[in-house]
Amino acid sequence: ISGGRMSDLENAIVTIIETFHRYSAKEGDKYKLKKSELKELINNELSHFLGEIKEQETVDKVMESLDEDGDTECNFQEFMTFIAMVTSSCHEFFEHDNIPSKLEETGGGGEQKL
Ligand SMILES: [Ca+2]
Ligand SMILES: [Ca+2]
Repeated sequence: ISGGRMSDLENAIVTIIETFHRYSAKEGDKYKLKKSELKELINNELSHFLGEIKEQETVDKVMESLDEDGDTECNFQEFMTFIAMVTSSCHEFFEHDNIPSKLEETGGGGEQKL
């Protein structure tokens, strides 16, 4: 990666990759998240969106739903599917609740000034 400042989106992409590797490299296979690594990642990095995982049963279920190749670990591809799911439900939240009201507020303020 060379030259100039990266955009917010590029930074976000790098952050996703770095975050995955920061947790996947802790134990066992460096390039895969095992259950304990996945749990730690969610609890430290996604708790505002997903809440904190406390029960082992929840970790089991999350891993089961992400683990497409059945090795009971989450590789980067499977992690990306997970991030896409989280991003997509986050987007739905913004679509329904936040963006419209924010746009209305900004629009209203502008009109009043005119
Ligand atoms: Ca690992
Ligand atoms: Ca897997």
